[in-house]
Amino acid sequence: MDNPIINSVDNVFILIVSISVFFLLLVTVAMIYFVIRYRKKRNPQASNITGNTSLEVVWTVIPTVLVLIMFWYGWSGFQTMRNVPADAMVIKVTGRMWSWTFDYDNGKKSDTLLYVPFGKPIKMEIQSADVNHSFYIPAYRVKEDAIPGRTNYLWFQPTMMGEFDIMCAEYCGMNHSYMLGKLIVMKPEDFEVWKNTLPKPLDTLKSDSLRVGTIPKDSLRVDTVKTTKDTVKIMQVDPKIADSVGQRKIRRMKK
Ligand SMILES: [Cu+2]
Repeated sequence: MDNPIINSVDNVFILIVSISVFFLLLVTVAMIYFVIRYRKKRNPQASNITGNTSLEVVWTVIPTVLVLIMFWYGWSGFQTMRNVPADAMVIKVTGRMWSWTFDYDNGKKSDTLLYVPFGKPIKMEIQSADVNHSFYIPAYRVKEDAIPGRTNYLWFQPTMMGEFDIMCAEYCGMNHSYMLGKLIVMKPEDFEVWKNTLPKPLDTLKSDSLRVGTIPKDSLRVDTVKTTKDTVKIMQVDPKIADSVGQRKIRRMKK
């Protein structure tokens, strides 16, 4: 399935890198040639060149045309990313130190794992509960900041089945690098079953790997994310609970 956002981002990237590599080689080769050709031994008498109108026109016009081409492709790709298809499914995402939660239109919630049906355009409405974060799905080439007090958005079309990383792309505190999630693209019929299944109550979640101690039980949660490679434990701590307690817990879990 064709993916307009991935195509436009990749095309602009390849275009700009190709132009840059071309000029890097051109300038490097010319520089080496001039160093050899006009070294003191072969060219003892330096000449004084005082301007060349046609050369100046060439080195003004060519770069101008090139940056306008880059701008044009960038701008049209940006239009694609900002114009959400009318049939997109809306999912709210909230970033907080240091986790993502997802809210679906029927009241279903999900932590860390973003389930979506294959092929359906998805509009993410992005909010933050505390500081600035940035919601980032590299495989789908989309990223947008989560800013407290406002709602940003992005959209993407899940055209590849499987699991993909979700990251926070804006440094947001001690455990920024643990602020991971997974995008899970499912068959539409499986997604409908998942979406309409009631969530498990909190107390059935595995909590035996943690000794809760002085932290109120409902402010602490462990989600186990199964990935193809390994099992990643992501711990989520209510930001109101002091950092120091959470830090110690996380360090203990990582051992
Ligand atoms: Cu963050």
